[in-house]
Amino acid sequence: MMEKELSKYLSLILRHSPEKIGLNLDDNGWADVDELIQKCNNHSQGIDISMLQKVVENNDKRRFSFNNDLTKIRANQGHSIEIELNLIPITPPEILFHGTVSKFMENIRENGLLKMSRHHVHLSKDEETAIKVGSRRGKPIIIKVNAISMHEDGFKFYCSDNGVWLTDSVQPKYMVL
Ligand code: HQG
Repeated sequence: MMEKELSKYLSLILRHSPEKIGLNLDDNGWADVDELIQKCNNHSQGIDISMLQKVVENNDKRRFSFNNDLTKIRANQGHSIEIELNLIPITPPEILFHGTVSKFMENIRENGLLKMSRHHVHLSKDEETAIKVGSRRGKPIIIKVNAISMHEDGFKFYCSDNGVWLTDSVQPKYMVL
């Protein structure tokens, strides 16, 4: 499997549907590396530990991490299944960015940013990343979020291991369009 293909496949398995290959994830989203390799190989093309290492190291967004002794692997964020990432609330930058597309804007103006099927609303610290995120769905629209005001008003922010900013929701009054 090519690296990009493997990254997409691992995103599916480690964030959304481990049951597709009968894989077990623990409460914190970790899969046993040997079990993952074996079950992937039962269900698709061959993968091995060196391919997993390359994906963990080279992935453009550092989507996956190993534990210290390389016996476990998990996705750093983006899950739809229930897992506990044990994220610690931290002070966000003044402004964070969210990339979306026009067809969602009426609902977003009305209801703010909602987490939809993920655990959190995903925000970026730079506009360029938000443009990329929005572009996955069409012509990107960038929403600036007044993160520091939200923080001052008691809303919690988290930063995943790969630098994605996360929060539960963003009310319309904190958005600059
Ligand atoms: C939109 C990728 C209607 C929201 C990316 C987005 C990111 C609303 C979509 C990560 C809404 C949810 C996450 C509302 C939000 N009404 N639509 N009230 N509030 N939306 O994929 O942020 O490549 O769950 O604008 O790079 O697009 O997977 O979130 O368009 O980091 O590692 O609902 O996924 O990372 O879509 O992307 P998503 P997202 P990976």
